[in-house]
Amino acid sequence: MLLAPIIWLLTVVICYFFFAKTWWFPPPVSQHGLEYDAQFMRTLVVTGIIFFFAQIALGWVIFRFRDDGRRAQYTHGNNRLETLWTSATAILFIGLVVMGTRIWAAVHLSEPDPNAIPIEVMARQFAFSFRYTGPDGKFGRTDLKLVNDAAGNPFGLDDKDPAAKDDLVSASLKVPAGKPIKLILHSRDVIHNFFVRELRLKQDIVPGMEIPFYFQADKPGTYEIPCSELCGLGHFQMRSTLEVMAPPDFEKWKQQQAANQ
Ligand SMILES: [Cu+2]
Repeated sequence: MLLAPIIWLLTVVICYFFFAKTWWFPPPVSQHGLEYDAQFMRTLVVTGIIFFFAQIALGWVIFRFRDDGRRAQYTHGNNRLETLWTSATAILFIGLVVMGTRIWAAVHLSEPDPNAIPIEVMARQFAFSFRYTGPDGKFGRTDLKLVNDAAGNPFGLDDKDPAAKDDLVSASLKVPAGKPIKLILHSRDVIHNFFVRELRLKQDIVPGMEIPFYFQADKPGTYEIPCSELCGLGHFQMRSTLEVMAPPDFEKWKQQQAANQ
């Protein structure tokens, strides 16, 4: 008997935490993030309503068919009802998946913006590095043999190449707000993962592959980039930051970096 009210109480408590958004994501900072959240809410509302009524019904069944001395009755079920709710569930979930896929594909399969600012990302155990083209707008030559983390050359830039000489290397990712960005993801050792919660985007970084990854952040601020693939003992400390800056500030930062080199 007691099980029924416990189930109802748990249901109400669980629903409360979703309504109150007690443990919620940080607000999105991109158009994709807004669309992603809207789809997430649609899914949550649909599954939440079903969850609520299913739990209430479960409690009711426990209460209604409790042991009160009656004889148990055998029932074969109802084929029509079975068919009905199985197909209703299938239609609902396939529908949600199709809607969600559209939003995923808009980011991962869309035509890349030719004006996107290219930034190379090098992941390694256990740090991220970012490389920008210098004033010449070109990435210079790199050589694996020249890789030297202690000397601040994680990409192995070849100083003899004039195009490489002006490339900027940074330990944090800085981007101008409202501009399309093209990341080119590389890993030097194992699989890492680029993840920014506020962008609602996540991408594996696979050694031996060059993975293009587009995004556009609209709201200035500083956001964490934690590596989201268990990549070794130091995985917990593998993190960097994404700083979204007003475009003039970004230009100023680039000039300062160039002057420091
Ligand atoms: Cu990692």
